[in-house]
Amino acid sequence: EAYNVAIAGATGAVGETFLNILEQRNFPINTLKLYASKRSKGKQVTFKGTTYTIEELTEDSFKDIDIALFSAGGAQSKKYAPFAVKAGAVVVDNSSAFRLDPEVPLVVPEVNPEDVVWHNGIISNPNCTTIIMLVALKPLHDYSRVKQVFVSTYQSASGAGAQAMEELKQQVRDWAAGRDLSVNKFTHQLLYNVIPHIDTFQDNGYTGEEMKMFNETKKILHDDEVRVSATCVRIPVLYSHSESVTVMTEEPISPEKARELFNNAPGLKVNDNPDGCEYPMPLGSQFQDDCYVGRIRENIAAENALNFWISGDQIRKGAALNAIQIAELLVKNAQKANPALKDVSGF
Ligand code: A2P
Ligand code: 11C
Repeated sequence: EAYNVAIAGATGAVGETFLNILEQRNFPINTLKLYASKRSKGKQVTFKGTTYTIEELTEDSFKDIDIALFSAGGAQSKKYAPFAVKAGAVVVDNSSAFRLDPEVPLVVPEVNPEDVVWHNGIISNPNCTTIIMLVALKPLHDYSRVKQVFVSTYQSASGAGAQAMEELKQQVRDWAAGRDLSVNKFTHQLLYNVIPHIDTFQDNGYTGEEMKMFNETKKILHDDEVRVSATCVRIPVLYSHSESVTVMTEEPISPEKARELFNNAPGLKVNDNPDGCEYPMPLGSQFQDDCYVGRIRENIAAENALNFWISGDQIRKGAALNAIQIAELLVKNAQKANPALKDVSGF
């Protein structure tokens, strides 16, 4: 069995990676439709040796589509996802539009795969920083309940989209040429700087991005008690988000135990050899499917607290890969309902 797949936002940083991962994982595709804004209409893209033309996303884009992968921004998801659902597609949405809607599952396949079954046509992909953190928190939480998390993030330019990544590259070129730098997508010059401001500030002094980590973690872990306090920071890196995490658990977890739990967890690789100067970094985690965890140590300032550092490609695991793993779970469930279908899922 193969599926009719549509991508909304096919020209974006995540959209391009959808194509790359669908090809790499040999997702069972029958027809493929690629959508973006009017600006991109007519652009050509190659997928598995075939040329596809980008079409403008409209209300009529989803006829006969089985699975629609959305990453064209929240406004487009709100506007067009209902039309995709009406046309009979299941939407896997990478935007924040529906994440906290109680009718919509919010899924990280390594954490709560069981939640894909109760969708009503839309499944949300969590925020990238939340996904990366939860891949590591899940094995700890299963061992001893996670109660509080203090996290600071180091987020790459590509998290803000293809144009934002281009802005950083242009700043590098302009700096080298002695020209004035232009700032458009970020609130300040990113080159030679860090910006502790991602998304908009809320009344409580946290940003939207920080509150996503707070709210989405509760929903994904099905635990309303867990508290996440985040400070989200943009750094002048192109790919991969990194996070410095302090996690407080019900019972203490020794670094040795944590290492063992991380080693056995799906989607994670331990890279923790400080004596050899080995620890996760964006240049090592970029373009990889797994997230890398290191600097695992006891927190010496608080009780039952463990520190670690994690780095993951937020366009892959934080967005496109996670969404496609969700689609693979849908395929797997469809096969369970009808065992005559060939098992093609890579998950
Ligand atoms: P386009 O390239 O035509 O602007 P990123 O997150 O990397 O900035 O990508 C955003 C994606 O969402 C792009 O594919 C972009 O298409 C698409 N997009 C943005 N606005 C719209 C819109 N109004 N309708 C359809 N797609 C849109
Ligand atoms: C960033 N994490 O790095 C953001 C982008 O809720 O999906 C993704 C925002 C989201 O800017």
